[in-house]
Amino acid sequence: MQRGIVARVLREVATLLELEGENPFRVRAYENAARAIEGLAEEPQELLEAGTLAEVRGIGAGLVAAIAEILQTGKLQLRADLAAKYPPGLLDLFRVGGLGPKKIRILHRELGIGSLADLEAACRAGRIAGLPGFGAKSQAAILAALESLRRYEARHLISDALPAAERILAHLLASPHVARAEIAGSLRRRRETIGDLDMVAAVAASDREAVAQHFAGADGVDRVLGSGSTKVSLQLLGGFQSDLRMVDEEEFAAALHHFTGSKEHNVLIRSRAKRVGLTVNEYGMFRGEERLRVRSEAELFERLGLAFIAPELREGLDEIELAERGELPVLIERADLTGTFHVHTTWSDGRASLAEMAEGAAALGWGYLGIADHSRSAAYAGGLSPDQVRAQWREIDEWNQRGRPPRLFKGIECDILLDGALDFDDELLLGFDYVVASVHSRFRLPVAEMTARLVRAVSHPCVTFLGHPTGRLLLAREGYELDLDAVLDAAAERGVIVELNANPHRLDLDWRPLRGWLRRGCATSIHPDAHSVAGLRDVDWGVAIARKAGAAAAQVLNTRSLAEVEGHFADRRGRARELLRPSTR
Ligand code: DGT
Ligand code: CA
Ligand code: CA
Ligand code: ZN
Repeated sequence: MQRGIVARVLREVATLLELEGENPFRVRAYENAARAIEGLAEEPQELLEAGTLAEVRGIGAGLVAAIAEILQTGKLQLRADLAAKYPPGLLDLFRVGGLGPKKIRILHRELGIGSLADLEAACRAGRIAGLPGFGAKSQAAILAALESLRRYEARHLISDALPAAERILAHLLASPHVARAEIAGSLRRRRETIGDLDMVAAVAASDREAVAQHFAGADGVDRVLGSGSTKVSLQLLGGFQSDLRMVDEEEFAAALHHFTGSKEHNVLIRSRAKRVGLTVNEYGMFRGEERLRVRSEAELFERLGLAFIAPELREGLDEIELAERGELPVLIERADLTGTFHVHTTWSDGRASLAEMAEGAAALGWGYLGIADHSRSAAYAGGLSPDQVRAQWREIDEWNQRGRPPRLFKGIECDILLDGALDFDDELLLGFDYVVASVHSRFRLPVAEMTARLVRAVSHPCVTFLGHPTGRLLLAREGYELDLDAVLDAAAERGVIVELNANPHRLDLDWRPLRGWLRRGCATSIHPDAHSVAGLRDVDWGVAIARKAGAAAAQVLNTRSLAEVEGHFADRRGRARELLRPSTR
């Protein structure tokens, strides 16, 4: 899984070229290639080996060599040469909202600004306002942008973190001196955002130096931040930091547990240990001075009288009590999924055709797929007119008549209008198998208005799912201001399923409220919100978050059989017809 790194390096080159004032076509070539790499259904390495990389749309002939260099060495000389001309912190300025290459050049040339810290100091000293092209207003805007960066910059999306960590892990395991190694920390717990990539490895004391050097030689390492006999910290290209803890084989299980965390879970574990006369810490499990043999985390839990607690559940909530009583849920797994809903196609803003998405679902072994393109008002996203909806239905009918999987469902991601009404009339809505109702505009309403808007939307009898319920974009935008409980109450009352949008930028509904939603007996459904065939695989992130929320397979609609799903939609539609009868036509 190198696509993340390849894309990031290409993007950095584009940024550096922009800074150079290079030909915009050359800049765009690198940006397009980065985007193309991210959208690939196959691994870039495979295409390179097959010699078909140049055939990918967006990857110009001139870029193949650069991509090959990154894939083979984890680095790109061109990037290094360009980056060497500037202070290392200068690229960070591109992450400040509102700053582009022109302004950054001015900041660098006029004031010698080469980092976020320099920029902030210059703003506070009032030195930005006087620069050509800047003013008091833009100085204030830069300060505000810096503030929001600070709130987010130290964290990463799980979809960026996991592939990066898996590569590091594979590299570690390739060392003959590493007996065991695993990913730990928030990533192993599948948090929705990740601070750093924690690794734990069993390494004999005499081999630590060799392993530290090997670790530092991994692809994509920018520099070594620190290196000792128990801990090595690296800065990776693309902004990740990775911490490796090296421990003795006999310490491994306890260390893995400790560095998986969470801190809160560890506190509860230590007090549980105390109660049964034991001590647990990062070095092992002890009764008085005596070290107890603990070969795995399962053994560690067992010694404490606990069932194995999946890493996703280790957040210091009630997982210990449940483990004690043997009441932990059997968590959903990827293999439980039978299909999904809420995917987009070229009918609206998707990049793959309906048939391509269907083939993609079949390749994942799914028996059904729900197509949910945008509705009329989502003009920016190519929302469908009623005529286009009916034309798409014909295409879906044709597909289904062929009789081979996946069975396609007629869905729609229907905009929730400002007043909470839906974007199509009831008659058209009744023609769909299901409706995902989502907000895509007017995010900044007063709490009461936004709450009333969503309550009204989920109260419409045709609504099957509430789409990305809070509208948050991780590390970029907070959710709407909303009385979420009131909306969830209304949805629960009407049997509306709140989706778990599995797009890694969203992961919405968040696992914390999702946990409560499931505990009140309500169901969710894991939707990739895919805009490409590769995007279908985003359900993986949804499964991870569902597990964090403690979901068993039975609580997730898209683990059910095709017949059960059809039955659910038919029931909903029958009910909607009943409820709407007096008001339709
Ligand atoms: P992150 O990196 O912010 O996404 O979150 P974590 O949970 O990966 O935090 P990190 O990297 O600081 O530490 C990894 C684990 O190590 C953490 O989940 C629990 C353990 N740990 C670190 N510091 C402490 C501590 O001061 N007390 C306890 N009990 N555990 C700690
Ligand atoms: Ca961490
Ligand atoms: Ca760490
Ligand atoms: Zn949407």
